[in-house]
Amino acid sequence: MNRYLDLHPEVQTALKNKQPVVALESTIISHGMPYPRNVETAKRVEQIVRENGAIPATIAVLSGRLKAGLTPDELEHLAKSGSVAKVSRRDLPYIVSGKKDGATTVASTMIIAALAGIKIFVTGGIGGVHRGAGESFDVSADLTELANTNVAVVCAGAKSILDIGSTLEVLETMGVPVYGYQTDEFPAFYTRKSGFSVDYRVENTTLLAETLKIKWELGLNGGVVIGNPIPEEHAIDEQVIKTATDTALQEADSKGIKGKEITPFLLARITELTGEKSLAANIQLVFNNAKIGAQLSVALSKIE
Ligand code: PSU
Ligand code: MN
Repeated sequence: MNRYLDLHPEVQTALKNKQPVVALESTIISHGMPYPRNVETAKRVEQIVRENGAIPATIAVLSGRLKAGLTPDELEHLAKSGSVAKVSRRDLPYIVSGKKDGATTVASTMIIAALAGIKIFVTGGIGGVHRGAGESFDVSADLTELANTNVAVVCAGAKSILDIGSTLEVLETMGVPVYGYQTDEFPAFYTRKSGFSVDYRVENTTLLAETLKIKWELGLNGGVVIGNPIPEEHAIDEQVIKTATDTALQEADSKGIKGKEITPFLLARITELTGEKSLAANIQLVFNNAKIGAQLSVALSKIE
């Protein structure tokens, strides 16, 4: 066990007994959704993971301790505080040494999940190559983490605030498999289709679990992206999202918003601009990912 890491007792017991455990991120709670919908969602996601046979381990940094598995009070604190830093790979040492609180991104959640021995991670959407990255060089550290860290990420694809085509190109270069769960197309978060193909369509979690086991037994280090489209009945009209996204991107540009601030800014603006329609969709797609992630974790634990 890493000396900076605390496992929730329930998570520790499950890992010791080789029972399925699913990691969940906390940036989505602190910087991805408004209070109190964020904490309600986080709790319901944990419940869905349980209903599908796995133990949830929400990941964050609290008073400088890396945490896998949180109490309801800790979830509430992350959702409410407003002063919790967004923590990616580069931020971890400083946040730990300063005994600060941090909400973990996909990248840092993968790091802490791997330290804990958790292989399956559920989130909403991954970070990626931002539009205009040719000039700004803004490529999320999530992609380099996916290249290196042995955790599979179940997501609803990537938001069209990003350049989805370039994001998929970078994942290919880095050798990260991109699977579509019962889909040929990489999903675009609020919508089921992005116009870009996945590498492979996979029909069930048993097959997915086998490919994960084989990848890591071959010594092919790194993560896997599993794109699980939002259920049709919760998807948002493409034109509504396109208009809101374009407006949010223009505002970010004219305000000069850059770096780690841009993703939270765009997410919050899109929520406002769509009158919370996008928030409702965001919540539903995370629920759907929690179900598939838990089933995948169960399937993997059966063959390990
Ligand atoms: N995309 C979403 N929702 C999110 C994020 C991305 O649709 O909440 C968050 C995730 O935590 C992701 C992070 O890891 O934003 C990426 O931020 P950046 O682009 O600054 O690396
Ligand atoms: Mn960035």
